[in-house]
Amino acid sequence: MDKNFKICVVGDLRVGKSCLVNRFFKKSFSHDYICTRGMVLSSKTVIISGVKTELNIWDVSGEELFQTNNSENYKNAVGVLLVYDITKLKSYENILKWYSDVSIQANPSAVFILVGNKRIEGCEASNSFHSSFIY
Ligand SMILES: Nc1nc2c(ncn2[C@@H]2O[C@H](COP(=O)(O)OP(=O)(O)O)[C@@H](O)[C@H]2O)c(=O)[nH]1
Ligand SMILES: [Mg+2]
Repeated sequence: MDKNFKICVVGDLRVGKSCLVNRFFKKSFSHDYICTRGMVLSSKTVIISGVKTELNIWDVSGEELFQTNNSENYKNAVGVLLVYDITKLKSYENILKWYSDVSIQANPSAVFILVGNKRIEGCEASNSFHSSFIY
């Protein structure tokens, strides 16, 4: 294996982190909710610019927020998905707390990507609510 990337998917409980990860790995989606315990690792090998690269994606339980622990869950992460639910203002407000928690441990040059999840096609209510708090 030429390269190995640790990527963490974080955000409040029920914002849709596990669904995003499942969509990526299994190309499937379920409306059922299964609570994630701790951190779940899924790995996949992809070719990036001709280089064989292993993506190690850690799906993190939203319950971890505000927990004071000395674990090194995010240590050396080079990519972080900060996920919130566009219909839940609180999950967006909590993103800063997730960011500060993770950035302490992650690789100093880690890339953070903000993901607004759960846009509902044809549902103007949720989508306009989102624009009202994101801008
Ligand atoms: N409408 C809608 N529901 C979603 C979406 N993504 C996840 N969900 C639902 O939101 C709930 C929580 O999803 P889950 O991925 O388990 O959240 P997690 O706690 O952040 O891992 C589940 O019932 C999912 O079916 C989405 O894009 N749209
Ligand atoms: Mg989950």
